[in-house]
Amino acid sequence: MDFFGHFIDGQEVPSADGATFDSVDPWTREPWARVALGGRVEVERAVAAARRAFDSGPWPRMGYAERGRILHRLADLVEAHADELGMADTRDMGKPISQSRGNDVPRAAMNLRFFADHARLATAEVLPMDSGHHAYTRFEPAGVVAAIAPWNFPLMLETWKIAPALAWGNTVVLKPAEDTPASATLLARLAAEAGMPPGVLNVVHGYGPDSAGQALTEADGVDRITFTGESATGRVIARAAARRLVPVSLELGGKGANLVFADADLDNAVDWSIKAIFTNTGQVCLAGSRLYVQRPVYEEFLARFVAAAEAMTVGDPTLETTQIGPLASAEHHAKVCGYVRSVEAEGGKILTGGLGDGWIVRPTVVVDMPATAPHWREEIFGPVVVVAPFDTEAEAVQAANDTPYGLNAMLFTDNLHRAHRVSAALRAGTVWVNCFFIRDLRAPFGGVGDSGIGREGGTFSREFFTEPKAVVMQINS
Ligand code: TXE
Repeated sequence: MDFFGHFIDGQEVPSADGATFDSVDPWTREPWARVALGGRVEVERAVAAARRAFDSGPWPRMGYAERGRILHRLADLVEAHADELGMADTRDMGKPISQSRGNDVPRAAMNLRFFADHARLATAEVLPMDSGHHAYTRFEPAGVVAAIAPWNFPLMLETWKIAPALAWGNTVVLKPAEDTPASATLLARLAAEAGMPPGVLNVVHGYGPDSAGQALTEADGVDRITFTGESATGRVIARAAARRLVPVSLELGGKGANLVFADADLDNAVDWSIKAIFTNTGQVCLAGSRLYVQRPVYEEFLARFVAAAEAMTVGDPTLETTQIGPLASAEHHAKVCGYVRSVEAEGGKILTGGLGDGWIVRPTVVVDMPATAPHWREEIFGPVVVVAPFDTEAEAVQAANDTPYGLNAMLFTDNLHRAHRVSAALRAGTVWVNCFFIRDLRAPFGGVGDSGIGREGGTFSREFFTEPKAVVMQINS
């Protein structure tokens, strides 16, 4: 079996007590890798290394261009090792290789390149004051960043956090999700090869509560915490951050509404709506898991949508043709199965899909579900979509906003006025019109309500990963 160690102060190391855990391949349901199991000891070592690298190492002092060169070199190496990195995520969590190799790895390289360039090219306003002074802002690195990542887009989300943190001159301790440790160690090995100084990017593996994750949120010497994961975990982390008054960025769950109006281009709406719920086997915080279709096109849309769901290739995620793989873990599979099994008891009907072999859940379309059912309200995080008709625009907006989450929503319409009107009325961090998942890394990313606190992306990442300092100067005339 492959072994993946922690990466601390430029070295790949086992745990002090030699403890390990296995990463299970969700398709074979067999362990495929052994991983160092860290706790408080490893976290303290990693934070101390990151602290040293920040306080006295070259990284925060070397300037944007030189840091950018190293981050671009790392992006080159990520691209050169795309097969290995893609397969690591696929074996760790069952993501179809066409998505890990084809989407997540290129996006990871893009994260590194984008934030390297963004930091180098960023400008800051100078404010001429009537009093004869002028003020300007310096964006100074915050210090040591703790990044706690989920398992659904391992490499892609880890680089989304690491890249801006590093580009702005911080040092990082990353705690990947315990279900997906491999690509983080691979990335740290590549960072060392790219010339990143020791202690700048550290990785500690382990679990969340009472383990490496919790220790990292409580560690002295951490200046920022960035977390993506479950809303309940976000609350625990926010409490830990509050104790030390550490700024925290929380990207949490979602229950995305997808509104298809009768005037929409139906081919386009079906195509994106399928991607919105079944990409990454539905394990996406942004998933369009609540689908509302205007009544005049409800039957036609549903027929086309169900046919497209049934045409999806389900199975071995290491095959290029597979579109739906197994769910990420036994625990997660059990959770999603619970929702599928309770559809009828809750009053709903499964039009297509249901449970498959092993940890497979087939693309599942549910109708006739009462609005109070948990399927409408809770994050299922699997390939399960609930569909209902609506009559008026007001009714659709009301239904979309009837959720404690507010990460994203999407709508399909050819009416320009409606597109703007509804986008403004939806309570969400991102609204997609006639598309889904398209991202510009300069745009803010994050959610409202139970979907989190703060935004990342472009200048929003700069605000979070730096300490903006105002400098006010007097100009003698
Ligand atoms: O998330 P957790 P899990 C949702 C999804 C899924 C559910 C549970 O519905 O079924 O969350 O997934 C670390 N202190 N999402 O259990 O627990 C943990 O080790 C510090 C939504 O994986 O939030 C891991 O690294 N760290 C989501 C990370 O937090 C702690 C993505 C995420 O774990 C910790 C994934 C603690 N007390 C799941 N407890 C999205 N919005 O994208 C856990 N961790």
